[in-house]
Amino acid sequence: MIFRSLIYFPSAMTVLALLINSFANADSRPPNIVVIMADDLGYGDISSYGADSIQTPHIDKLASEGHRFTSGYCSASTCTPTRYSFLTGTYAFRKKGTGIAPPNSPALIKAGTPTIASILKQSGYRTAVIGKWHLGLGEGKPEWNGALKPGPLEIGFDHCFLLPTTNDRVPQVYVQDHHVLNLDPKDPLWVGKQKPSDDHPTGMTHRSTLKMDWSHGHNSTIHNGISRIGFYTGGHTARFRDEDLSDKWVEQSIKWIESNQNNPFFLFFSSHDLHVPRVVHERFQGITQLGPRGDAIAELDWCVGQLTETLDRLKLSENTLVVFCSDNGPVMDDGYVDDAIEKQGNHRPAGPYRGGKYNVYEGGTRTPFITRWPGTIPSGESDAMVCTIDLAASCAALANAKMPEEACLDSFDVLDALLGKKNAQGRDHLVQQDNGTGGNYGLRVGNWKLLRHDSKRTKNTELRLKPRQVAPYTLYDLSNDPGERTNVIKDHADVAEKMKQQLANIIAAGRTRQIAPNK
Ligand code: NG6
Ligand code: CA
Repeated sequence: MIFRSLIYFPSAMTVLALLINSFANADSRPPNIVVIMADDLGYGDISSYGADSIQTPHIDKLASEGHRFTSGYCSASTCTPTRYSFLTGTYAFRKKGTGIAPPNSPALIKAGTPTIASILKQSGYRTAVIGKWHLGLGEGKPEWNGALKPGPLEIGFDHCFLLPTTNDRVPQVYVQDHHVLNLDPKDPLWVGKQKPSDDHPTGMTHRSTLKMDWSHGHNSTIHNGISRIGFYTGGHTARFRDEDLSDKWVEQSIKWIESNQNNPFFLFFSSHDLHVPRVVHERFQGITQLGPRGDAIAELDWCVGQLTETLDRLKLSENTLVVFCSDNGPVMDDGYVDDAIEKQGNHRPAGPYRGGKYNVYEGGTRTPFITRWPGTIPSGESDAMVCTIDLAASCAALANAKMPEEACLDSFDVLDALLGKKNAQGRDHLVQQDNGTGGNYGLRVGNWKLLRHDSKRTKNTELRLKPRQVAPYTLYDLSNDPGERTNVIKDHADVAEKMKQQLANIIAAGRTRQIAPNK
């Protein structure tokens, strides 16, 4: 008897210890968070959101296993302000200079600013951003041949592997942490606004040699047979091929996830697909009927598959919240001749919505938005209003992290909605903006949508089209007019008046996130 208990006693203790340990771990270890942000992907661009000219099986699987939002938004209809808002949790219109960042832009988010990354990092997360940055690097201007800081590492990321701006802007080099990767000091990298020498080949002087022609802008330095916005010389050993970008993001992400899997981690996977120039890897070229724009959607879908397969392989899926979203709505011709319009057919990139990139109609900011966390998020659909700006406060809540009072001024905790909880409310209102701080806003409250155009002009989704004249204010009822076609401002003057005032108050107040009274 004694002998038996001697044998069994320690093993019972071990089992108990293991059990306690695993409960403690399950309770104390918050989930990993992977945010996959597509570039210029519209509401109607994937098959689970109604596209039938293209199939996106991996993104669709994410949607069918998790929650598919029909009122999921990004904050702005261009990249830089959406990314600014996503990271800082604050509307970009509150800060001048947060429009589309040029090649030599300094860091737009000041070192030390609380961000979704820094908040999670303080709660023990490992943090990384891999892919497109487009929020500037450095003080004054980037030191391409030196230390590129401040940048992501100064606002809460432990690691970054970046395309510095967009791939239609110079230079075509990777930035790893604080440096340009594979830069040869004997061949320094120079980036500027002026032609560096009279004989420097450009998209103007060598147009007939280009492998993809430009349609507007994008006619400066040529790299890989494609002319870009801005000029650069040198850095030859550091230059990448456009075709390899997505493979690189996936390779680097897998590597980083593998080496950080024993900690809670936050990965911002920032795809460049389907931004111009749409030059995908050879194995995706021509695989869709929509031309390079469609091929880029297929490449994006492949990336999503690679990431989810990695989580499965490492047995991390059940402890990982994946969020899939976009940085702005769709655009067809964004500066290169790539058949996007010619091969569009019946494809409706913004789905049922009006507008797209560059304007404040729904098509500019209402985009695919999916959350997946097997075992925690039920499979389903939600029309709760959620926005990329809310990920900071919501992920902070998920990680039990402290949000400084003066941080994330417009980020709402919509975690219950993101987790697909029954009857969970999203936002009660949301402000959308276009690129700059020029006074083009959309305010959605319930099903009402107020548009404000201080300049009385709105940009079209095609840059080569002239801006359109519009009234300073228009009002739409999204419940019966999701396409924002019938301005009902005269019939509902009281609603419009209230919303105009609400918008003015939101702008003037400097913040919309309420501080809990007990804090
Ligand atoms: C515009 C570019 C466009 C794209 C956009 C930024 C021209 C004529 N157009 O200025 O091609 O690069 O900026 O896109 O240069 S975003 O998705 O990063 O906001
Ligand atoms: Ca974009």
